[in-house]
Amino acid sequence: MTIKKSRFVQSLNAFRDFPGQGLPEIAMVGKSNVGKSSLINSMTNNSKLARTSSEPGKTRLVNLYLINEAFFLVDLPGYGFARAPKQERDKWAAMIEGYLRASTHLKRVFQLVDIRHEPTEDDQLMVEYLRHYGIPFTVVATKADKLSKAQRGRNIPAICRKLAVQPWEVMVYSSKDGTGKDRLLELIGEEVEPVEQETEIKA
Ligand SMILES: Nc1nc2c(ncn2[C@@H]2O[C@H](COP(=O)(O)OP(=O)(O)O)[C@@H](O)[C@H]2O)c(=O)[nH]1
Ligand SMILES: [Mg+2]
Repeated sequence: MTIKKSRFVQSLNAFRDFPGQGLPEIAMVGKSNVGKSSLINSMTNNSKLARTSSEPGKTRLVNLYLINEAFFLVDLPGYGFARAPKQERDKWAAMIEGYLRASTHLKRVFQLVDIRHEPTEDDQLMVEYLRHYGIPFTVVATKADKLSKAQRGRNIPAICRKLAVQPWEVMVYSSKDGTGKDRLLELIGEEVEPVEQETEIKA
């Protein structure tokens, strides 16, 4: 798919504020600093869309973006920011879970992990959660430009093992050089673009 139009809609404090509108939703989850906002900016070719930060733990809200007036991109707050007070971490978890459980139009979750590191316990819990609730998800290994092709290949098995996914299910991505962007957009297109109806009915 081609992204022609993207705009920020609003930041939400709680799921009950979700404007919905019946459009499909695609959500991004991952630890803070894993590259969620950068991925949103690179896939939309809109460097000013989502705020990126080299300082972890900045996105404390659910940020909503409307793409092509056709679907919502949902940027969930980054988890696993150890330095935050427990009360605040609990609030983030409640927001993520509240959204995932209540959304009726969620088509797919992209679970981001840094290609350089083994997924954490939080990443594992997140994936278990998605599996438990039967939410379709795809693992995206971010910041691929930081590794050589050979190193990437060596790191994928550990990611697969920790998250119990197959190597071909992992999308390698770089917001810097565009690696994996076409594949990501293709998959999102399959989820959000209406399939042409078969009109001919065979007897
Ligand atoms: N080299 C490189 N850096 C990245 C990439 N994606 C994100 N970053 C950097 O990682 C930091 C955190 O990115 P951000 O998108 O704000 O992460 P978020 O907290 O998950 O939204 C920023 O300094 C980004 O510039 C990438 O694909 N390649
Ligand atoms: Mg962010």
